[in-house]
Amino acid sequence: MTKSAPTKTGSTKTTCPYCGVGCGVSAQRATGRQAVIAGDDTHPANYGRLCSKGSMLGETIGMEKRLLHPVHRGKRIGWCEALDEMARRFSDTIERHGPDAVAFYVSGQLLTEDYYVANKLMKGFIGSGNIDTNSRLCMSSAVAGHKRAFGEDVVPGCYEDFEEADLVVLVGSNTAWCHPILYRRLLEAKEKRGTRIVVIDPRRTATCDDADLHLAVSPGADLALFNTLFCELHARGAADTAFVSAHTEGLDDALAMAATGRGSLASAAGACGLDENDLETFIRWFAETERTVTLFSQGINQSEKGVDQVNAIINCHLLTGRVGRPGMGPFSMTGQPNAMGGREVGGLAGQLAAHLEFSGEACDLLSRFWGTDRLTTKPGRKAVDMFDAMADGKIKAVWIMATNPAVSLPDSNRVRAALERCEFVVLSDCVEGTDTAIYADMLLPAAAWGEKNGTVTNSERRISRQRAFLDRPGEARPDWWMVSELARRMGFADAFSYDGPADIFREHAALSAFENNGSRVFDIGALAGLSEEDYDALQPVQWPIRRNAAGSARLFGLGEFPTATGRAKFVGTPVSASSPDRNFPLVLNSGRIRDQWHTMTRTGLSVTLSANELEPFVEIHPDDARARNIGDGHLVRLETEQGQAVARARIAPGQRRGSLFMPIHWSDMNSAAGAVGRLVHPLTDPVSGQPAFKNTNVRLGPLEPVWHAFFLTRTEIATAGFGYWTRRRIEAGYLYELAGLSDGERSPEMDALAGPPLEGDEVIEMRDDTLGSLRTARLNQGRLMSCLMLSGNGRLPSRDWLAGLFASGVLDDEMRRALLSGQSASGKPQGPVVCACMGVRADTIVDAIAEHALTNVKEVGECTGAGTNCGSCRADIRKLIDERQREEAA
Ligand SMILES: Nc1nc2c(c(=O)[nH]1)N[C@H]1C(S)=C(S)[C@@H](COP(=O)(O)OP(=O)(O)OC[C@H]3O[C@@H](n4cnc5c(=O)[nH]c(N)nc54)[C@H](O)[C@@H]3O)O[C@H]1N2
Ligand SMILES: Nc1nc2c(c(=O)[nH]1)N[C@H]1C(S)=C(S)[C@@H](COP(=O)(O)OP(=O)(O)OC[C@H]3O[C@@H](n4cnc5c(=O)[nH]c(N)nc54)[C@H](O)[C@@H]3O)O[C@H]1N2
Ligand code: SF4
Ligand SMILES: [Mo]
Repeated sequence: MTKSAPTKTGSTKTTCPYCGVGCGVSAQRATGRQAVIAGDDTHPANYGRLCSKGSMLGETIGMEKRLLHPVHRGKRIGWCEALDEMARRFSDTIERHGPDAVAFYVSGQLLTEDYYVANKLMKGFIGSGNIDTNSRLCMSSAVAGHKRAFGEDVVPGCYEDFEEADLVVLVGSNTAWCHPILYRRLLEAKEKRGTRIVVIDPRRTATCDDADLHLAVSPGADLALFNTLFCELHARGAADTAFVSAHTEGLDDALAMAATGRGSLASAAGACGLDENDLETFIRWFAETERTVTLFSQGINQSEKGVDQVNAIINCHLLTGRVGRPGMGPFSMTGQPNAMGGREVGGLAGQLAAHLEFSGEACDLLSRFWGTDRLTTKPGRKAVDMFDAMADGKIKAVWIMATNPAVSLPDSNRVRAALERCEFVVLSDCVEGTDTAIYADMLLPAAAWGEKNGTVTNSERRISRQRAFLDRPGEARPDWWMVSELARRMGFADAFSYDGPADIFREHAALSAFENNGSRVFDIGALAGLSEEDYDALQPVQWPIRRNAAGSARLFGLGEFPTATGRAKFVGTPVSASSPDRNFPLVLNSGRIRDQWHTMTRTGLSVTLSANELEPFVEIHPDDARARNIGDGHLVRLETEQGQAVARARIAPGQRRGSLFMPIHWSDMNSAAGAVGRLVHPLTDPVSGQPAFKNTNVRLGPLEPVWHAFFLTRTEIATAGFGYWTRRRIEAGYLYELAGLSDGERSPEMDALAGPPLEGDEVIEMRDDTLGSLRTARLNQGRLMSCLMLSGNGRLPSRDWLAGLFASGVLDDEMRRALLSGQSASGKPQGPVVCACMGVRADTIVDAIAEHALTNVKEVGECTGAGTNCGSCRADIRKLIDERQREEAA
């Protein structure tokens, strides 16, 4: 495989591997595996900016935790042996039980080329529909909603719409944290043109800080809300009647359904848990603002009514004729870097490649294009169903690529049991030791970001190149290569003899145009003839890109839709009531935090990104906490019908009463019981199969640990036996938070001094048996090697200063004296990192505010650098300014 040539300056232009904004990155190779990462100022998604996660990519490309060789049942083997064994097992299973006894479970983090060949092998040559993707958990409701309304899975708008809109509605999206650079563009537009922002989210998020209106809707009441909006827009004469009559169908039925049981605005507000005036304001703004964009994300998609919710939003845009014109439209924000690319190649079980559906005609077309007589003619199992089929013994061999289902699927205890039961589990990943890896018979080392070549498509349909700038370590290989090698060994060599990703991309592009004639919007035929050099130099471009035409920023603006009638469809979206569960009286919501990515296999390696959040936590409304005797920082247990978790309570007035929020990032890799997936019910949307991650009935209670401790160490420690533990990366080591939940559990006292004594070891210790406290540190040649702080009453010193000592080489006398008190002689704690991009801590900001009498975020930025990169910490900086001003006023 060729590596793309660095540009004249020695840097390589590539694309960020995290969120669906799809920012361009410029990577300048430094010594070893290091690289200087910057935003690509020519990339139209970000124009040079990167958020904290993108900026810190350089901290995640080292060798730590890399999987370097194929491993079969714990034994290192060669690639040939691994692939032969896979071919034997897959072929054998198919022979004995038929093609539906095998499956691939893939990911929106694969490149389009990896994805294309995986889908081609499973659907086209193995002859089963059993390939599904983690995008099922993420985008499938939006996909189904698009298809129902528009006839094809197409996002009509583009990022510029956020800059050209006068009203932007953010529904079920924490854009400030999850899509920071698009959010930054929106805020800049707001500064220029006064764009109104409405956020619809049951909890108050960082995204609400810049909003003109926050509708803290009851969980799951979005359908009632958008149905009300739809009826009110119609009643108030906001419909674009010309557009509706020329380009749509089904309005009357949809309106009748939305109006079923409809009462006054006050009762609608009550049903949504909203203030009537706020609801009125929202409806008025929406009605009067032509240039309105409605962005939706997981608060909408991850619901049992996800598809209907998507259509309820689209209905409002169709009614007002606001689709695909500058500054207006429904906008489904994608999560993963290549969620969109996966949809293009047919990564979902219900779809063929190139946006072809399972019709006789399409199957014929695809069979001829691929030269196969084995193409499956029916959809396969959707993710949750796929793992159920493993649990039931129907699927006997699976290959999981670029996803961590033991953590990320709902009801993950059941998922783990399914993996246990499945006879042959293959996992390709770039890291070792994930929760899913425990269940894998075969581990395949995948090339990681920076080592592989291909393309990704972002939320605005923009195809960008990912380019390699690092050598592949060990025996790591790109996923497309592994799939092609398996295909050859299964007897399909002719159809999988690719030279490299460019070869695959050309085929993918040619298929999109094959006998298309405008019947499918997804058409990138113009790229089918790219030479190797053209592919290497490919500039970011939005599809469709038909032969002899340029890319298209917007679609459907002229009212032409790819349905049978050419008209867009209003879809009826009835509201059904749900009843509370007395045994589990609270509702558990789950989602993301600013600086971590999913199961932390990569962002967890970054010291900077790990500086902010210490432990798995649960946000609780003060009233719900009080009623259960739970204080801020206490450990609590959460229980659902599916399972249990333990997390640190965070009292959050921004929560709705009765709702809890837990982040999704912790797993068994880094916590005792912080994985939220064990709690989540496996309910899915009946149309899309997308899991309803945002609302599981749950109960909550306090825990009373026997002791609390933290432990700083230069090497990882085994954690078996601790009642409670979490691990976080710090500079030059690890920080463990520990607690004893019952007598008889392992205590860390022995760990503090564990390991063979080294020459020059020195142990200092402070013990107070009446308080049950122990503070001990081990130094070697004057350097801090480990440090345990344990207490019976829960009071422990600040972690930050001690963690800082790890990085600071030989300790001076003052540091040694202060060591066991856990704070510097000046006694000043350092405070958490507020701005991850620029590495600025709270104390620096607080000092600057006081010293220079700073009154706004911009001034703080000029003075300290905080908030000047991606800007997603600006809300936190504002809070520090507000606190200071309140203190002064008091
Ligand atoms: N920092 C960071 N960014 C990421 C990711 C990451 O892991 N970390 N992951 C990426 C991926 S794959 C995805 S899919 C996106 C997800 O991006 P988002 O969808 O923005 O993120 P979430 O935090 O999952 O959920 C969004 C919001 O939905 C709200 N919500 C819950 N229930 C309801 C409801 O009933 N109604 C409404 N209106 N809202 C509700 C939650 O309170 C939450 O604030 O983020 C992408 N970006
Ligand atoms: N409770 C709850 N659960 C959720 C969600 C939620 O909001 N709440 N959100 C859901 C959503 S939207 C999503 S997208 C999922 C995400 O969930 P996952 O996909 O399970 O999470 P990741 O940690 O991103 O897993 C990606 C894996 O691929 C590996 N990897 C990275 N690059 C490559 C590559 O090029 N090749 C290979 N072979 N491996 C690679 C990484 O090391 C990592 O182990 O979680 C879902 N689960
Ligand atoms: S917003 Fe951040 S995570 Fe998303 S693509 Fe851009 S730099 Fe990457
Ligand atoms: Mo996602």
